[in-house]
Amino acid sequence: MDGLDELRKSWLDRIGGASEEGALEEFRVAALGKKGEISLKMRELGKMTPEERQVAGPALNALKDEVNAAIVAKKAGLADAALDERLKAEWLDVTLPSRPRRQGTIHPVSQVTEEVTAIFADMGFSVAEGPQIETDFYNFDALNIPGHHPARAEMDTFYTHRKDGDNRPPHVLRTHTSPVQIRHMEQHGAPCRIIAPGRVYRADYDQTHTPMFHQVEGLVLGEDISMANLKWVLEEFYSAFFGVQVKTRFRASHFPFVEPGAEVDIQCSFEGGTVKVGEGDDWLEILGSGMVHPKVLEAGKIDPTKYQGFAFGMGIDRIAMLKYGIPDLRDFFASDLRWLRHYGFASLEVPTVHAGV
Ligand code: 2U9
Repeated sequence: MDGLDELRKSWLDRIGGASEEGALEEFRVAALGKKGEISLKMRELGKMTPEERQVAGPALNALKDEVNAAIVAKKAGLADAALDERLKAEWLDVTLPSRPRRQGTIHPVSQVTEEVTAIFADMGFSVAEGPQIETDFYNFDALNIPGHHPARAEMDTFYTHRKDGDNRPPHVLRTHTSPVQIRHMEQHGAPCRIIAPGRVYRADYDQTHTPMFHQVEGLVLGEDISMANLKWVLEEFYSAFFGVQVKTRFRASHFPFVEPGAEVDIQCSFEGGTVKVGEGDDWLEILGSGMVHPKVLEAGKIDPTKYQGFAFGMGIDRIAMLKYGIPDLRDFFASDLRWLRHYGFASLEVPTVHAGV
């Protein structure tokens, strides 16, 4: 049969030069489809003599197979090339170190709250919490601070508003965490051993006062609790917190919710404008405390003829300033990132009872 070599060359050239799969499909139809060039040639076999057909038939079949195989091979080649391109374009090195990211820090108040909680937990105290907006009753009356008491004025309380004509006493932003202990006494009774850390609010602002600050108060009730237990607990606490043996000094004082009441100083030295706790002959006032007033026990539904106990309160921010040498309380709440990076703690510095040593 004439022209088969040209036909073969022409299709193999076109297939070889194809640059996309769509073109190959078009070539397949044009060469091997029903009306394709090679298929039409096959039809001519019928008009040939048996001798001619014997030569042309196998030659045409071989051509058909060759063109088909060339299309399949070219398709595979194009797919491989496309994959190579994608791999080159989308290549990424998963072994590279990650980009550095700025990490936040733990605020000194959070860190110190955790430290205080860990130390008291080790002495068997659990943590109690309560609302920051309190009723007049829980913040004042239950703590033996009646309406006319000067302590109400002294505390620079923030009051909420009542609607016009509503003469009930307004709610207050709690001025201490003591209401938490009243609620705890009501709900759980005695004996008890708790601390109540949290935010408190007083309208005051200078280097050592901010309108919101943090307190931790403690309450221990039982049938045989005395000031001696209080002194031991506080000395254990301050020694663990500051990491040195700390002596305490009790001075008689008055708070409406305790009787007798005492202010507690810790041993320290003042040298070159810095305070060092646990050494020297000076004293630093750090805490208020006393035996819970019988009227306060009654307000918490505790029988004062059966149970008695001690309570204490201190500023968390203040002991944080002392331990970590932070000069101004106002900076605690200014959200200055330079300050937070300088005084903040890494998230892995988990406080333990022994961390201060
Ligand atoms: C109950 C009964 C008694 C807690 C106490 C103080 C004395 C005290 C101040 C220290 C510095 C607050 O942060 S501060 O300004 N606190 O002086 N707190 S006794 O007495 C309580 C608490 C709860 C039911």
